[in-house]
Amino acid sequence: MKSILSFALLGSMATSAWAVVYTDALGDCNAPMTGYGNPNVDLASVEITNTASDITFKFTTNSPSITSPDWIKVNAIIRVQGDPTTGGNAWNRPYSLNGGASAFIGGWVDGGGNGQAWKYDGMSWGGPTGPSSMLISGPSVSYTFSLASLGMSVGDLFFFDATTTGGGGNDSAWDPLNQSTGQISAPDQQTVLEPVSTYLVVPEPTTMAALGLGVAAMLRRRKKA
Ligand SMILES: [Ca+2]
Repeated sequence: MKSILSFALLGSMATSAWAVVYTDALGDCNAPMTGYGNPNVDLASVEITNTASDITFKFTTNSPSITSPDWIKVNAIIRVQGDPTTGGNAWNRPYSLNGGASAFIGGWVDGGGNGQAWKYDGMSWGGPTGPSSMLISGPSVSYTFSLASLGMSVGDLFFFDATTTGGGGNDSAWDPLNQSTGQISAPDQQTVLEPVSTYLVVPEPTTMAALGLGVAAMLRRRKKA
């Protein structure tokens, strides 16, 4: 897994967007059984962007069409720094995040597709909250959720892993971004995912630009002094 930090210019210099892309090796499915060889199970990358109020997770597979066949599911299991955590999984599937999770995203592409945001309140999982938007396109599906629905706000740092999983209710993590504690050898085998991917919920790009200008002005003043 490696991440690529980029500022993508969208239209003009005034509107840049922050996007972090976490790539995964191809052909590395953690499930040499049901679905093995199906490129939909093979996670290729996850891209995260955010605004002041929302966050978008884009899951891309190694298939030209994520809906053919359409039974795969995608997850992100997340620990927001400082939030209460649980050792469990909001979908009650047999994988958890090492050290605990505080938020969870689940998505699917069959039946027109949909997604869910969950957050742990210290006692139980709260939710699900649906996405404000969803886009299925070629190898990818992306979901936009409110930051609040995941217990996040601007300035938060979170740790996570993302994975594909199967269509069965007890299916495990079939192709996580990060190395799990052990390769699974059955589709429903218990496993633990590693929270080695990190994302900082940044201020709006316009705020970032203003901050940048402020720093530049400060440096100019410093030079003069
Ligand atoms: Ca992969």
